[in-house]
Amino acid sequence: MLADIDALKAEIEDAVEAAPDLGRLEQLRVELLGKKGRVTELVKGVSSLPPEERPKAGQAFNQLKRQIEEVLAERRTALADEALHARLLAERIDVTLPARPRAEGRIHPVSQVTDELTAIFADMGFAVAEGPDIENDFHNFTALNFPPEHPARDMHDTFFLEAEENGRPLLLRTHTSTIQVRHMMANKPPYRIIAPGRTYRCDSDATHTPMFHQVEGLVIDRRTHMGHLKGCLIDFVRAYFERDDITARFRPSFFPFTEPSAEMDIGCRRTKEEIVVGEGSDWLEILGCGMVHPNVLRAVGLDPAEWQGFAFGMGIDRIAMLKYGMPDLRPFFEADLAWLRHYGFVPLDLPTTFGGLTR
Ligand code: 2NM
Repeated sequence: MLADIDALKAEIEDAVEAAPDLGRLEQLRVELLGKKGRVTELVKGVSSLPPEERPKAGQAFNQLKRQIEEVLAERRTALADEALHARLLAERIDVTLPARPRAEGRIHPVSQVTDELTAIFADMGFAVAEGPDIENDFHNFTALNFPPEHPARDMHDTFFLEAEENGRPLLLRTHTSTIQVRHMMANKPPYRIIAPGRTYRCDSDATHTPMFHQVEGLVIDRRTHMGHLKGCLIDFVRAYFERDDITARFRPSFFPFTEPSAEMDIGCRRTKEEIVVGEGSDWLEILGCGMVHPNVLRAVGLDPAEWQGFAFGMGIDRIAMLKYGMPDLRPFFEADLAWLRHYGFVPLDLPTTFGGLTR
């Protein structure tokens, strides 16, 4: 009887040790210790033994039950450890990998510079205004005080479309002043806006492309004057070129839409290879500006006796070339990936005046 128990114990230990997983182990437990399990049946059989044999047999079976529970628990722990180890191996990750895949794309210098000057003017209280690339004669010329016979209205400078409006051909805007005209007609003064965007002129050589980018600014209030114009634009060039020592001068000029008109130069040094801004005794023309002409104010429905202010305009492509040392304008519009990899900017490094325009 007790020899039988030892044999049974050995057999059970082998079976438990051989159980390949937790499922099979639980199945074994039920087969042995469940309500109708083999060991349970043996324990039940004790009552049919002669009374003098019962205590010893009972003790032996109880010990067997405990031992079986022990080996089951041991095997259960071993199998759980194995399962966890296998899962950890399978789910292993390299925590030194970057959180995002490396971005291959680059921000075009024109977009970068547009974001930079938007950040600078936003800090000075300017909002960004937008308008259509396809315009009519009124917004592009008439409202801006261009006389009917002005040479800019010529076929040679302006891209006219076949479509007409009120008997006059539509055109591609030759400056973003069209945006300011629309803004003034649709909103009440005071105004403080910049208008960046694409512009088009029938011109193509080493320094001109038929499509180029411009930003214009407009400030109209009751007492805005030429001193505000100078302060605003000097602050701008110093913020943009990230140098506090940039010198500036204003030369008289002419535009149909401003009176007086001026061109702004900044101090520079020219070498054979490059132009360095903020050093040297040379001058570099950077933008055009002036006090908005009373005829322009009248054309958009404002009383020039009540409202006055300044406007300015500059080429985004050109100031991008200057700041980032790009010698040639033409690759700007060639979608050349090697050029973009070299001169482009990493996405998400957005320019701010507090975090740095370029990092
Ligand atoms: C320039 C130079 C000077 C200008 C004028 C206006 C408007 F709409 F207010 F009349 N917008 N932009 C302006 C003035 C543009 O570009 C060289």
